[in-house]
Amino acid sequence: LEMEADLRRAVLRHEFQLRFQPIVRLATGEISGLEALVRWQHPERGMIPPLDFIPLAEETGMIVPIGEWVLREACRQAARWNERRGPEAPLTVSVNLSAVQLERADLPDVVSSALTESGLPARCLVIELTESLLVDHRQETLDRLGAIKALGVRLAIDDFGTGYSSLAYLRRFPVDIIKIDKSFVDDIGDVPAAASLTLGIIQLGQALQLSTVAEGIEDAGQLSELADGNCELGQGYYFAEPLTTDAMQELLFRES
Ligand code: G
Ligand code: G
Ligand code: MN
Ligand code: NA
Repeated sequence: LEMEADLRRAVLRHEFQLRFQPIVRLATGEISGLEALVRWQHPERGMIPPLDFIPLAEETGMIVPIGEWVLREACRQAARWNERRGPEAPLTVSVNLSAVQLERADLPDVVSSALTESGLPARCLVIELTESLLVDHRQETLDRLGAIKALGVRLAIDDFGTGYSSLAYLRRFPVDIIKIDKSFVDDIGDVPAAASLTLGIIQLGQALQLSTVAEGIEDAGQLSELADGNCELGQGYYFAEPLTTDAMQELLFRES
């Protein structure tokens, strides 16, 4: 209860921050995009990671204003960085969406206004959906995702391979990007079945003309296995952990 009151106050007092983790083109090493990840800077308890407050935020509905802030802030920051980088190779920004946000009829409008306000082109925004969110078969959900796609925004399935029926979602939902769960990448060097499954997912993505992103790359061995398998993109501590806005800016614009 105290935490719930804290969370309400946090929204009013703007206690949330974003971290940005680079998403890298594996063939070239260039940064292709960023994933925005929320943090709560609590006045007494310090930095609280999302796993410690997102579930409560979802239960209480506070995820709606928090998620809206994340979306606006991520679009605003990406638009600024793209302006500074110039017109070639604009960065994409990926934002995680909670199922509770998808229950709201106004979600497509919220996404649309975040784009308009920031000036970020729709093709630069990726919305990440988890498989648990996609077990919802209601037509409204599909229509809402369709309306977001119609803006030109791309959809990604996060943590791909960990849900019950991953392949069915690929038929039902209009996704553009598969994010291969870290658990596959973790075992790629040690467990032959994990390597085969990972390569299989990459080929599935290619066959369906979807982009593939490997998550949780932590070493050069994993990177080379994935790059050899023609996985298009990747993220993980091997490249960079989620960075503060200042640190991300440093990485993007350091003299090279
Ligand atoms: O950032 P971290 O490194 O700790 O993320 C942990 C989990 O929290 C991830 O599963 C991520 O998808 C989720 N998460 C991070 N930021 C957001 C957000 O803005 N909204 C939602 N719904 N989940 C988020
Ligand atoms: O949204 P998603 O569940 O994919 O969130 C990504 C989560 O994975 C975040 O908590 C982020 O901090 C974490 N993460 C990103 N790269 C790595 C990595 O290389 N290793 C580990 N252990 N975690 C990572
Ligand atoms: Mn994610
Ligand atoms: Na993930």
